[in-house]
Amino acid sequence: MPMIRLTLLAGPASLALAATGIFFGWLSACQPNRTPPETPAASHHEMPGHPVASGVRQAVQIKPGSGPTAGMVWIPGGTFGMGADSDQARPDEYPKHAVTVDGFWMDAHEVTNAQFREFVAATGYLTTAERKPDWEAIKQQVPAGTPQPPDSVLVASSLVFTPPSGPVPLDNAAQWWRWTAGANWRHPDGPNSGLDGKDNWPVVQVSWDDAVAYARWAGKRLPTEAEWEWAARGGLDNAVYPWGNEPVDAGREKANSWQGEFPHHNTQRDGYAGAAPVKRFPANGYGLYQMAGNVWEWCADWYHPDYYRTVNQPGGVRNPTGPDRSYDPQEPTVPKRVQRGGSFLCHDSYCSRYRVAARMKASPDTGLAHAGFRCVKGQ
Ligand SMILES: [Ca+2]
Ligand SMILES: [Cu+2]
Repeated sequence: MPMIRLTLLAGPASLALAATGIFFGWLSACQPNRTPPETPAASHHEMPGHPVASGVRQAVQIKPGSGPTAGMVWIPGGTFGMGADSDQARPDEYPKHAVTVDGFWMDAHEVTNAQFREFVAATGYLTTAERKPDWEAIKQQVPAGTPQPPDSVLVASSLVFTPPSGPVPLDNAAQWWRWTAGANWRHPDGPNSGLDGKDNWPVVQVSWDDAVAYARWAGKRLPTEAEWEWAARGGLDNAVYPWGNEPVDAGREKANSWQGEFPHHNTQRDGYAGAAPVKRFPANGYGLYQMAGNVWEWCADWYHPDYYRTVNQPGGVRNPTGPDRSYDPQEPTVPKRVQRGGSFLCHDSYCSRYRVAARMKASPDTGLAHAGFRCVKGQ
């Protein structure tokens, strides 16, 4: 089984570090599955007051919005076990802990190119990837004394997935991710790519800042990480995926992921090498499409691998909004926000990040060819 190292995470700050040879944490995001040594995978069975049955669907009726909530579905409030549900879980998914969230509206699908175009047309907004990286701002995020990267790196750019023609060692994602001048939401795969016929595809190459700007304009906000996970579970208790526990490649197609050998050969069994239209695969129990696979989705929260430990308590925690400050041991100087849901580059044998509990992080200025977002709105 090939080891697959994909996804990633790098904004200008991470790139500056890489370009100047400081270190390459920016390329290490999706790592192999492994069971954390200190916490047994079944620990959630001990969580007080929570049903342990896995994949049991609660009675849920899909409730679509209208007017200001058109295109959204109602996510009823409730209490659930947040975190690890399988032996593929990583340390940052532990401990599984009780979380209560109030009800909210959520976009039924990822924000599309057509929707984002409307926002840009109305506001003249310029996304992060369309602006020249600001070295003065980047300097605040990198270790003191980091030299300024060459001018050739500090141009409006974004990260494009560029598969090699054959197998390559999987220890260096620079072999398939390219910092590409002219790549942005209008040109997701580089300057020669476009959005013709892709109105209903998810907008990508948007930073966290871009996503927040869109959400404000739309009268919405980004979901908290807890809201996102509760919604992704779609009314199922302790299931691994939005559809239950059946592996992603078993049975009928359920999500857009990577099939074949990464990063050079994608069998496209699900029909897509890149992103898919936002409603291409069946919705989960709440009527949410593609909470697993397709593109990563930004959440509001800062990322911290130990956050669950800090909020875990017998009575549970209500409407958690994430830690006050972020920390990523792989890149301690770069603040990062949470991303959820996995992407078309995630593969079951490696990262399996389309699991509902899987967590990802990227600096708020990062745009990627496989990352977008969706919004929520209070009652
Ligand atoms: Ca695919
Ligand atoms: Cu992945």
